[in-house]
Amino acid sequence: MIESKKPMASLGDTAHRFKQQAGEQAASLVQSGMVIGLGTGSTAIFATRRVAARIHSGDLSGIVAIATSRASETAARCLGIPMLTDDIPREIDLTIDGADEVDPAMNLIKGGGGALLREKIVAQASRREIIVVDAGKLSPRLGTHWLLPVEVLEFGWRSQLRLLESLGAIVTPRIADDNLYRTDQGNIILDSRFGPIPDPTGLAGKLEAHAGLVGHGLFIGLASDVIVAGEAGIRHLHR
Ligand code: ABF
Repeated sequence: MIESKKPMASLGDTAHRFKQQAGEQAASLVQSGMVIGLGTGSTAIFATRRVAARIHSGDLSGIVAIATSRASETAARCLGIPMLTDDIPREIDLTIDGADEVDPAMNLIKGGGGALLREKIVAQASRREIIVVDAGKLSPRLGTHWLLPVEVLEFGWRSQLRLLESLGAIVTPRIADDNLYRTDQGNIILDSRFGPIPDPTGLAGKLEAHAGLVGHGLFIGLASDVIVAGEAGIRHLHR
């Protein structure tokens, strides 16, 4: 007898479900009266949607939010989440954001979505930085599966490219619509493939010492929590 089997969910459907689980789990941690950070990407958006739903159902009140990118700000406003109009006026209680790669020390590579600089500013100003990922983002060592986005000023950007190559990376300027991609800040992103990075902290220090290099996707010690959803269920990792 041939069992009637559900069509195998495509990888996309499975990852989508895990992203949703992780994002919504993080949204359940938001409490009334909080100042929250809303991240960028296809996982963080599930948290944003759940926060909006909790606000509209009356489950949450007194929430104000700051977004890590223009895209996530637009999405949050469309969902009716009250947004801070000025800069980050006070400490952020809790930020929910995605990541491209997570290592066993909960250090991250972020920036695949191009918002790495604002994401890091918001993360630094947050009491809790909750990262939401599907299990496919876990990695034994940063750089194994993902390149490192590096944000640079336009002025002298080719010198930054040469610096990154001197550090061992294969560097590709990010392109959009046949032009250099521009971040919300108007800067350029140099996608730098280092391969597995033996000393992410040391590399971050080298990058930060270089004028004109305004941001990079190594988030060292910034994640307080990582919520991972996968076939084994949902795991909440704490620093
Ligand atoms: C953002 O989320 C970026 O830092 C990162 O590149 C992206 C991950 O996107 P997704 O959740 O869609 O995989 O915070």
